[in-house]
Amino acid sequence: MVQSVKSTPSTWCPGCGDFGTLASVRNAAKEVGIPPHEEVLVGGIGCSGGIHNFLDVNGIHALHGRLLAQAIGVKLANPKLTVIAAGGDGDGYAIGMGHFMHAFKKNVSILYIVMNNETYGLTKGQASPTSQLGFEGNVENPFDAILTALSIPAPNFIARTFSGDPRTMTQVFVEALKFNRENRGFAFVEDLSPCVTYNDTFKEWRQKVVDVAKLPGYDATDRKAMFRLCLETMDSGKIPIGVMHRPAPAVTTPNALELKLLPDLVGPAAADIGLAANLPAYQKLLKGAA
Ligand SMILES: Cc1ncc(C[n+]2csc(CCOP(=O)(O)OP(=O)(O)O)c2C)c(N)n1
Ligand code: SF4
Ligand SMILES: [Mg+2]
Repeated sequence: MVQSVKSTPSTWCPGCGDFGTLASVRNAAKEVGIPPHEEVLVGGIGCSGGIHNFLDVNGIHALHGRLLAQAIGVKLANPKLTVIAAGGDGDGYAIGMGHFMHAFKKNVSILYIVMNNETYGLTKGQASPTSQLGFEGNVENPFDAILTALSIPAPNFIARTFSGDPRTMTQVFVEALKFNRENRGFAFVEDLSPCVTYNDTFKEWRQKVVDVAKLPGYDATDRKAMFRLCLETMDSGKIPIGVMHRPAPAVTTPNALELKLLPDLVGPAAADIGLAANLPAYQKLLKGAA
């Protein structure tokens, strides 16, 4: 359902990490100067997926795990819009996993934020694909979205943030949104956003997060180096955060799908469908039908 530009008070539990994400999305959009009527937020299903209800922007509540298909559709229909898809780890990495992988390959200029709390918050705390071994009886190894994103050789913007540091998160969103608005391709930001009710990891994550930009060998244009840096950080029991891939402008400019499909950036939603402009085409169609 498409909503009008009017936010409602949040229904999240007090202290939920998603409040940090919400504030950062709002502040980043303001800093980049995106008019609310040109911003579309597509939310997934889950506590996190309700984020579009709490912002004064156009919002779509997508089907579970299908928010990327809808967000990419909005962007291709009208590439002038700034489109953000936002949902949870269950939404993106379980039911939505197929769409997740292909979004990197498609490389459409939208921002995808996954609020990862390592659980299904809305349905009361079951294990998700990112849950640690032993959480709620989980016997599966956790999935790592950043390593997966780095393994797909496409010129995407890739980052991880932490809801305990909304100031840094805002700056990462600003960079991601500018990347999108220059039609340079897909931006993925995984925000570590604790569920204080079913999996309160705030204290643990605050101690474990490491800003990769401060590590020796950091080079966000070198995918191989970043993969190794992230693995080594994880092996030492820490969680890497920061910008993991930042392609050089010359590499990305011709690669975004909307530029390939719509070089003039006029999508079907913005195209002139009036009779005057299309009369010859309609006449040709009618002739063909006769
Ligand atoms: C097709 C379908 N399957 C299952 C559900 C039940 N369901 C609702 S939200 C959710 C997972 C939520 O987890 P996550 O995406 O991590 O979001 P969070 O609530 O943690 O922010 C599930 C399985 C559903 N709504 N629709
Ligand atoms: S259940 Fe967890 S994820 Fe959902 S609003 Fe509450 S704290 Fe946030
Ligand atoms: Mg979750």
